[in-house]
Amino acid sequence: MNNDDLFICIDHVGLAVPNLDEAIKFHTEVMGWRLLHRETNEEQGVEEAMIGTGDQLPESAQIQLLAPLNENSTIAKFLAKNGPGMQQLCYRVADIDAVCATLRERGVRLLYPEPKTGTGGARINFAHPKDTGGVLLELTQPVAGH
Ligand code: CMX
Repeated sequence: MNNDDLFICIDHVGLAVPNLDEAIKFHTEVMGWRLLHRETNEEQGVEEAMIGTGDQLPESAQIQLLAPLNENSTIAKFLAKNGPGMQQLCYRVADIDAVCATLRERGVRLLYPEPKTGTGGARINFAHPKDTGGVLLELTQPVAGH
């Protein structure tokens, strides 16, 4: 895969938060962003919300608020170790299978053998932070139109 075809843009930055309602309130009422989407993802162990600068995706910049669903959640572990804060950076891609294959060829470990389901039904995978300079890097191929 050519380097020019790998990534489209930064899709979102993910913040680990202890309480989703309180985080939404802060980001909408104090920071003035809008709540674009909210869902529970049992497989990822998160209650999540997308907030953005507008409702015209994909132009809107987005922040993903991630709260733990239970004590076994990746986010619960992150919060216990680091406290609230930036947990991930997410790149949008057009073809996640091709991007994962290319990154694997280049020596980057992907967490899942096959993409899983993320926000709004997107196909997602993660590059291990130890292979990306200390940043948990999510790759997302959104459902068309979402
Ligand atoms: N960002 C940067 N580094 C991280 C990290 C993060 N979010 N999470 C863990 N690390 C680092 C730790 O600092 C640690 O480094 P040291 O060994 O130098 O201390 C190392 O990775 C191992 O950390 P750990 O606490 O033992 O964490 P685990 O190995 O248990 O889990 C990871 C790390 C990346 C495998 C796990 O967080 C994961 O599976 N993430 C992907 C799934 C996810 O994040 N789901 C929630 C979001 C869902 C969504 O976005 O839709």
